[in-house]
Amino acid sequence: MRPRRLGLCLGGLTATIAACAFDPTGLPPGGNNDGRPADPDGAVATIDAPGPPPIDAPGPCSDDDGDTVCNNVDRCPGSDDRRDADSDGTPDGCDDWDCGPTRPTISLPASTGGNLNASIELWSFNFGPNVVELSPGATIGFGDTVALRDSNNACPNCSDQVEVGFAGGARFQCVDFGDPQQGVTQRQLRTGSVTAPSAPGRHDVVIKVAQASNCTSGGGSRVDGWWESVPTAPIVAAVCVR
Ligand SMILES: [Ca+2]
Ligand SMILES: [Ca+2]
Ligand SMILES: [Ca+2]
Ligand SMILES: [Ca+2]
Repeated sequence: MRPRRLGLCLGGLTATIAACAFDPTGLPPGGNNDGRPADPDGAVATIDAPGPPPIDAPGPCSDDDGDTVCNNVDRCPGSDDRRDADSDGTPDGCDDWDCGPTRPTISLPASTGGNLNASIELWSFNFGPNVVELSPGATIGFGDTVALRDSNNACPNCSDQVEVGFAGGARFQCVDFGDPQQGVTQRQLRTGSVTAPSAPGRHDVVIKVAQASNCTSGGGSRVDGWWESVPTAPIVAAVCVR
C-alpha cells in the first residue's frame, strides 16, 4: 500500500486545506526515496486514485442446439450452423438447396428433336417434384409422360426411342416407340426408379430422342447406354447429391 499523507495535511489544516483536495495523480510529493517518480503537481495530500471498477466476465450464453452459436444470433435453430455444404452462407439445416445459392426451377414441357426428324416433348417428369436432394447412391422412384411425333418422311419405317438420364452420365430410362405412325403425336406414361450418382453436387436429368430400335441399337453397346452422343440438354429435372 502506498504511504498516506493525509495526517500531515490535517496538521496544517488552515494552510493546506486547498492542497488537501483529492490528488488525481496518486503520487507522493517530490523528495520521496521509494523509487517512484515525484508528484508533478506537488499536492501535499495524496489519496490513491480509484481504479476502474471490476467488470464481471459475461456468463455463458444460451445455445439450445449446441452448435456454439448463441440463441440470439443462431441462424438455424435446432441445426448446426457450422455445416454449410455448398458454402453459400446458409447453414445446411435451413438451406432448401445444398448445391448452390438458389434452388433451380425447371419448366416442362422440354422438347428436342433436331436432325432426327422426330421430336419429343416431356410432358411431365418428377421424383415427386422435379428438383430434389438425395444422398449419394440413394434410389428414388420417378414418373414421366413422354410424347413423340415422328415426321420423318424420308425414313418411314425407322424406329424411335426416347432416352432419359443424367447429363454427361448414364441413361436410366429408354422408351421404345417402335415404328410410329408418321405425323401423329404419341404419348407414353412411364414409371421407374433411378439411383443417384455417388459424386456430390448437382446432376441434371436430360432427355433425348434417338432413331434406333428397342432401346438397344447403338446405345446397347455403350457403357453409358446413350445412343450416340451423351446429351447435356434439354434439362428436365435436377438432383442435388449431398
Ligand atoms: Ca446454437
Ligand atoms: Ca443452429
Ligand atoms: Ca448452404
Ligand atoms: Ca444453398
